[in-house]
This record gives sequence, C-alpha cells and structure tokens, in this order.
Amino acid sequence: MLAATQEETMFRPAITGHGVFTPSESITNDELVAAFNAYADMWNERHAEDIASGEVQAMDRSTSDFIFSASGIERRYVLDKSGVLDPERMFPHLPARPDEAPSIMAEMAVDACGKALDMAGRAGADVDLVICAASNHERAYPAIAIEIQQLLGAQGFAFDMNVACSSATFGMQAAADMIRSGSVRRALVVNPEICSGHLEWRDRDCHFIFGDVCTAVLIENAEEAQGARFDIVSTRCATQFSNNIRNNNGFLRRTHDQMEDRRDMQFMQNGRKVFKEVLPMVSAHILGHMQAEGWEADDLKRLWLHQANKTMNDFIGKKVLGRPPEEGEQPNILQDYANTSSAGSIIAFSKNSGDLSPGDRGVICSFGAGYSVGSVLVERG
Ligand code: CO8
Repeated sequence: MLAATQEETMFRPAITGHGVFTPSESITNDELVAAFNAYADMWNERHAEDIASGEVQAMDRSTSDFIFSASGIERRYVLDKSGVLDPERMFPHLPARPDEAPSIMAEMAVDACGKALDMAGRAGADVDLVICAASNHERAYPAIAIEIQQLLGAQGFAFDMNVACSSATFGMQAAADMIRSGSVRRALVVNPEICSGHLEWRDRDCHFIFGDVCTAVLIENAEEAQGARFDIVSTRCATQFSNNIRNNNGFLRRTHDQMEDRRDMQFMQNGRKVFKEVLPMVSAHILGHMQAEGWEADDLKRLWLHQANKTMNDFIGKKVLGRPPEEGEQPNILQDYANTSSAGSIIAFSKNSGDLSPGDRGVICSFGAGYSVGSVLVERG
C-alpha cells in the first residue's frame, strides 16, 4: 500500500469498472396494487365497526395509474416477492442466517463487485479499500464492508458508511480523495440496498416507491487503468438537516420500552415537501459544482441522476441544461427498478455510459434523506 505523505505526487482517480446485481424477482405495479388492495379490504373488514362509528378511517385503495403518473415507476426488483405480495404479511421473507454464513448484503455486493473487477481486468487481491455505502446495514458490526473485503480476498481496509440515498456519491468522494493522495491504490465503493426490508408496504402513500439492487464501482489511479475509464474530475458533497425523510428504528429501541413494530420504525417521508425542497437544492448544487470547475451546460453529454421520481429528474435536467433534456441525455432506470436509494444514479451510469467517447463529460448526482446531495463530475478518458 502507498503511504499518503506531503511529498507524494497527487494521482488522478478514475472509475475503471462498474457492476449491478439485479434480483431475479420483480413486481409490477398491477401485482403490487392487487396485494395492497386485498390487504386494505381485509383491514377495512376487520375494523368495520370502528369505521362505521367514525373511530377510525377506512383505508383507501391504491391504483397503478396514480403510481405511474406520480412517480414514473412501472415495476421494482425485490429479493423476495412472495412475502411482499402476501396480504397477511406485506414484507419480504429473508430468513436469518447463521453467523458462519455470508450476510445477504455481502452476497449481493460480491456479485456487483465481481462485475466491476472483471470490467477493469482486476482481481479482489488488487483492491486495498472497500467502502460499503448504503442507506441501511444488515447489522451494526462487524462492518459488512470488512466481510465483503474478506469474501473478495481484498487487501488493506474496509468500512461501512450511511448517507441514505447519497451514500454512493459520498463514498466515491471518500475513495477518490484517498486515491488522489496515494493512501490507497484501488477502491471498491459498493451499494447493497435492500429497500424492501425497510419500506412500509402497507402505506398507500409510499408502498410503491422502493426496490432492491446492489451497485459497485472500482476506482483507481487513471494511469493504471487497463481499459476504458471515466476520470473523476471533481466531487462535491453537501448536507442540510431535514426531518422530512426519517426512520426512527435504532439501537436504543429496547431502552424506549417500545418493542412493537411502530410505523416510524420503517421509512417515513413527507413526499410533497421533499419534492419541493430538494429540487432547488440539487439544481443549485450541480450548477455551482460545474461553475467551480469551469464546466458549461453545453459541455455535458450526460446526467446520471438519483432515481426517485421522473418529474423530479425532468425538472433538474431542465434547470441544469437550460432546456429540456434530449432523448438519452438524462437516462432514467426508475421505471424498471423504482427508487433503489443510493444505487439509483450508479445503475443509470452503469447501463448508460458505454457509448461515450474520450473527452465526453457527465455528472453523476444523488440526493435524498439528510437532506444530502452528492455530485461527481466525470470525463471519459
Ligand atoms: N394510489 C392512489 N392515490 C394515491 C396513492 C396511491 N398509492 N397515494 C396517494 N394517493 C393520493 C393522495 O391521497 C392524494 O389525494 P388527495 O389529493 O385527494 O389528497 C393524491 O394522491 C396526491 O398525493 P401526494 O401529494 O402524496 O402525491 P405526490 O404527487 O406528491 O406524489 C410522491 C407522491 C411520488 C411520493 C412524490 O411526492 C415524490 O416522489 N416525492 C419525492 C420523494 C423522494 O424523492 N424521496 C426521496 C426519499 S428516498 C431517500 O432519501 C433514501 C431514504 C432511505 C431509503 C429507505 C428505503 C426504504
């Protein structure tokens, strides 16, 4: 491993590999809505007396038309479809594993990292940093990242980080800075997102939002790249506290004497407020970052945005480019994957960057809970 000393030359970090693990099961809006409405009908039947007396409100039914028009989402991949679609359950079955077995997140990560390493022509042993950056981790410790490091046969060190939907870009900034300084040589930033585990599938306002996936990028010194690469020209992260996206589950749950599965133990959001407040924050962030690097809107070949909502992305694209994005300039994958938290912008990048030519520029940008926003300016090397 290289030591980061003041005398060291600065290195140029580049993305040399990327990969996506996609679960084999997916749920269409129609399937999701059928399960939700069966649950709602059952719930209304069980609470018929209280509903009749006005004590509780009947549950409203969900519709595929609303989901598509409000979000642009058509389907989502999940690790377990049967549990989610069972009206008596409404969350996935992911049986506990013995301590000796790999965790689910590590297993997803090994698949995505393997694809990123293959693309770059590298082996696990060539890597000396693994950052597992995700919006939830399967356990508190030992770090999932260290388990992934071991499964891949990687060297050096590894750690977990969580910046909700911005985890991937914040992780990329951390890795790129370490490559730049020379303290690490090759880093994997991996984002296993099991959103189905912390989504409230019984809440009509949000039951359609999330899906499961894992993405990975390999970042190394551009001069050591063995194939195609995207140079990381600059990274920028920002946060601003907001309660509008929140999950109150945590290690103090037992001490609060509240063991029951309360609504706020899962993902909660005030979607309308998020929509309104995050849009200007993200547009200003990307424009400020580009301006600081002397980049003009016309320099951009592609925008790979966080995948939460199509209307949101259309708005940001228009603000950044100064005109509506043309076909292919701002690719969305949310119609197939839904919101996959930190992985969304990396799926968009991974599936829509192979056609760019040397010198072409683009921006990877994530945003979400915190609030948090992270942007990575890249140029095809
Ligand atoms: N079917 C039919 N009608 C519905 C449904 C439904 N499923 N849901 C709501 N409606 C109705 C409402 O009742 C309302 O009716 P009325 O007007 O009569 O009151 C009407 O539709 C409009 O409701 P909303 O105002 O709630 O709908 P919006 O148009 O605002 O759309 C969205 C809702 C899609 C949620 C939208 O607000 C949105 O996309 N907001 C931004 C969300 C976002 O980007 N969040 C980022 C969070 S992700 C993140 O940071 C990571 C967190 C960690 C990951 C957690 C993983 C689980």
